[in-house]
Amino acid sequence: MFPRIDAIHALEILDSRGNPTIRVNVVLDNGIVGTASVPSGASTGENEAVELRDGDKKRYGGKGVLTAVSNVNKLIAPALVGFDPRQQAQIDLTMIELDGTPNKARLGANAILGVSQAVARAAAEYSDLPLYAYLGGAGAVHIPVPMMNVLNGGKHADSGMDFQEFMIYPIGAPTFAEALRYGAETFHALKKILAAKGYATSVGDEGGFAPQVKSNDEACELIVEAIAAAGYQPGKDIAIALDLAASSFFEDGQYRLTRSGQGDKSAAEMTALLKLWVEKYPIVSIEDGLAENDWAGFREQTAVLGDKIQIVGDDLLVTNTRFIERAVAEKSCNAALIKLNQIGSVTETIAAIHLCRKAGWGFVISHRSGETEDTFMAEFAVAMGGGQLKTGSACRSERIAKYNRLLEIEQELGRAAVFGR
Ligand code: 2PG
Ligand code: MG
Repeated sequence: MFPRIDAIHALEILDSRGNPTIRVNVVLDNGIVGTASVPSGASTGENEAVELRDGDKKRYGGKGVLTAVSNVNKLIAPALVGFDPRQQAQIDLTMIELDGTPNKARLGANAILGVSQAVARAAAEYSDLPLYAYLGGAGAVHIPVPMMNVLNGGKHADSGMDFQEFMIYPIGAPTFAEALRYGAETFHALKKILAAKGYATSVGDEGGFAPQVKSNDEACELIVEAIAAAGYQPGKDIAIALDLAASSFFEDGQYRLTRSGQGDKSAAEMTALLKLWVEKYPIVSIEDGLAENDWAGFREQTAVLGDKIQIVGDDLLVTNTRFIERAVAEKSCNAALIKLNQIGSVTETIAAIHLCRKAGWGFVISHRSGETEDTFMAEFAVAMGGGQLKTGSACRSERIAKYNRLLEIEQELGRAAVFGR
């Protein structure tokens, strides 16, 4: 007897910023329930699949998701009842066809992804496998190195930094558990350093500190100091990864570094600044160093820096094979950020990763700045075996939930676990 989807129902819940998001339960005929909650970004790319919000200003300032909830309950559920939950690709394609738009604007990527992920969870449970093993097979033994966002700027915090994410990247750690310890110890060292300098130690959306530093450079210097203060060697034990999220400060054809007072810059000047930084600081990865439509700039940046460091496209690529194909052909970057909700289904996200592999690119599985306690992305990262993941700092439980799940997986795998990029 094959398992069958018996019912699907959705619920409006809150994310880590207190904004509504969607949770979906997929119920099988034997009583198994698969549950998933969908995250939400702040620095979203304009080409991301549509996150459907009600727009009813009387509820949550228009951010309610009752329409998406109703789309799951009334439109998606009837189309999927009776499916074997292990038919992930067929189920995702059915929803994509039912939606009928190129960007999931009718049903909502939040509605579709919630179902897609909950289906995978139900199927994993039916198969009696942890989610990473169900999605990744027997070869899913690779635990990713975390990029931990310890200083939050841009749209994630009202801090002194124009750039959104300053991440510590414990590349020299022997295991995931050790990497997390390196990261947490550095996070605490950074807190002490900030306090000693009279800076605030409150945190931003992703759990990183949000001090009113005087420049973006100072942020890098503070991190290098913290790595050393925690007893690690910058660049060897712990490197730095950045996400500038440059679309968020791109205006009228200029990159405006207003918070730090570093002035307006052209794409070439941004690349020159980053080149200088790569020489000065132990930076090994830069994401969205330019704005989402700056294809020419990205190409130039990759030509200048791509043989030294990882150049990651996030808003530029939005986990969409169409944009990844273009970027591979044009050599616009050499790695992709992967976010399930940018494209809106498990199947399409896997297709994006396949394309990265085919191109010899790296890829980084990523959370969103608005998260829930769901650990799907951590399981997914192990299933995909890419070796890199970013899911915030060493605080805030919606971030730590993912790290804690990876600790469990590493222990479950025991000697079979492989750690590293
Ligand atoms: C990013 C993400 C996650 P947001 O830009 O990479 O860190 O931010 O979810 O706000 O788009
Ligand atoms: Mg980004």
